[in-house]
Amino acid sequence: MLEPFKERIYVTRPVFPTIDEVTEKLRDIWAAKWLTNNGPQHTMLERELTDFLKVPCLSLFNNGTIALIVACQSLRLSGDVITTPFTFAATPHILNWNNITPIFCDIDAETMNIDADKIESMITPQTTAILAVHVFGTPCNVEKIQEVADRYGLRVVYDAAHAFGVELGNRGIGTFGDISMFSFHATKLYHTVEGGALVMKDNHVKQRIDLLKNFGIKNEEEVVMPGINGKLDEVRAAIGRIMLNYVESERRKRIRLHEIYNEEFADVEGLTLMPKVAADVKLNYQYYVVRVDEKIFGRSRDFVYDELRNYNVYARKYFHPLCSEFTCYRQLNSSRAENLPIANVVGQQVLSLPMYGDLDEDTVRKICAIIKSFRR
Ligand code: T4K
Repeated sequence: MLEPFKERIYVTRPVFPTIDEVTEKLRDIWAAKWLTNNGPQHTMLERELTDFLKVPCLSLFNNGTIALIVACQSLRLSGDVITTPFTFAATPHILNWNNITPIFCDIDAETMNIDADKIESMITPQTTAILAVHVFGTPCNVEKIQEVADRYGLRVVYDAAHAFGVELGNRGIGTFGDISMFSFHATKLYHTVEGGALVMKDNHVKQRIDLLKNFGIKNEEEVVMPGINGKLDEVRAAIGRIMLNYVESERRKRIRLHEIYNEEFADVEGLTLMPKVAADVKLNYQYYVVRVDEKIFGRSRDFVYDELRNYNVYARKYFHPLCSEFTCYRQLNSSRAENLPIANVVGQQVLSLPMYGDLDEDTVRKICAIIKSFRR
């Protein structure tokens, strides 16, 4: 038997800037005497991220969840919104917070994203939008989704929480749909500790979103809409500016680790690896996910997850349980398991393995050897 790791190996570890880099930026903030509410760091980061993500307009937020709540408000969405059950809890919850009913659509067996071919059959007169997720950074079928949305006059919002820096045919992934949300949570490839952004097509929409994230305050005399506090402060904006310098090196390290996982698992029957993407897709390699088919591998995903803990490896079952299984959504008609056959299988099989730049190659090889030793 292989020896357990001496220290816990988590599914991910945040990328840390050096203390010196942060101290230097803090000095700038102290000198400016400006801590939040649209300060200079915030302005500069918005500009830098607009370029980096190759998008027309961007608005920073204190986290991705508030950003998505505001996206729904800005588009005045109501009624029903078609979405995926295979995502983080925040995706359907932000609909609920807007008094919108999530309608769960099944997913594609390969990409694990919403199955664009099944959306049309779920549209009713109450449907106002499609909220799709580029899960694990794999792009959705954006063309098909837009085509269906255009035919029925629906809005398209993308939860691009996992898709920082992803490109499709040299276009930033955030340029598809009406609005996309990026999460800058500490566990993401790029982060601002907590934070997020909405990207949109033009300045007119940005102005409305900027008002919504600042209580709807237009000026000292006028409050023009019921906004919320979604602002990103100067300290986090400054950290975000530093972290932009780390994205490419972190991505490159993760590419190498992906290659090792793929190489080690290539001939293991019963493990499905990350989906293949078209040649014109630039991925960010944020997550590494496998699917364990118990019938072929001889062990269940839950067995692999539990047993890995005995070796001090803390993999995660992203995304199990499905959102359609949560107590707050399971009474919905669209949540019934027979309506979501693929999602229910994927949810039982999926396992996120450790993936972060500081992970060394030998550790990844040993994790693979441990998993392979479970096979029966
Ligand atoms: N939409 C989607 C599709 C999302 O995935 C998310 C967030 C959102 C929307 C909402 O965006 P935000 O409002 O968060 O901006 C984590 C993240 O907290 C969450 O942001 C993320 N998705 C989700 C997929 O993963 P947890 O509950 O798994 O996090 P946690 O605390 O268990 O952290 C995971 C591992 O990372 C830990 O086992 C250890 C390590 N870790 C974590 C933190 C915070 C560290 O080593 N250091 C740290 O500081 O949700």
